[in-house]
Amino acid sequence: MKLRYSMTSPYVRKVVVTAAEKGLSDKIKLVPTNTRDANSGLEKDNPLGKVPALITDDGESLYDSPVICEYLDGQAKGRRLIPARGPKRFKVLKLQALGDGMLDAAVAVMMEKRFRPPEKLHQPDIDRQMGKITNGLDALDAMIAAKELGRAPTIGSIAVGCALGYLDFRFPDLKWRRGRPKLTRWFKGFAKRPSMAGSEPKDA
Ligand SMILES: N[C@@H](CCC(=O)N[C@@H](CS)C(=O)NCC(=O)O)C(=O)O
Repeated sequence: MKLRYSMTSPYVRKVVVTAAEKGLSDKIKLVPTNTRDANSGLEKDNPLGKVPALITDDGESLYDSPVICEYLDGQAKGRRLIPARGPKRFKVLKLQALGDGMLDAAVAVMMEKRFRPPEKLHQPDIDRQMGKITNGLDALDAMIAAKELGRAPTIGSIAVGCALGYLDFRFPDLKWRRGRPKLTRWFKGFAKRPSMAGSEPKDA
């Protein structure tokens, strides 16, 4: 399999962590891809021009990260990261949606700040997106209290772990740990998993 990737993308990190948890890392060749390079050929594999995109051994291209992670989950034996059915499946998928949604908000703010001239920044929109992130953090803190976010890796906890890691990477001033001791403790443990520790984002 080939994975079109950028090591700073938190969605790519979800795939890399999933592959590691399933023991599939050495079956995936990483293909560095600059999404802003018109000659990268990325759109052939994902018409949306986004990473991650996975090309399977059958030559099929898959996107986006939830689809790729579900595919990888079915490619190796062992504990499933996505329960096949029942209420547990929807709890895990909902958690993934929360982690991904926080990432969507964080990436939107990053893009706004990086590519818009400062005089054209629209602060109310930025505040709105940041509000989604803080609401998401509060919801996660409450989920831990209700034991809905556990220690065992699922695609839900992986998405949340990647979202919190991205906040540390790109939004250190947010200080998301403040007032959220349960979530802080959970992430401290989860971030030590070899799959997470081996995939920390860094700028090139
Ligand atoms: N929902 C997608 C989001 C993927 C995404 O937004 N990737 C970003 C990198 S962090 C990207 O490729 N952006 C390029 C663009 O939007 O043109 C997923 O879960 O895979």
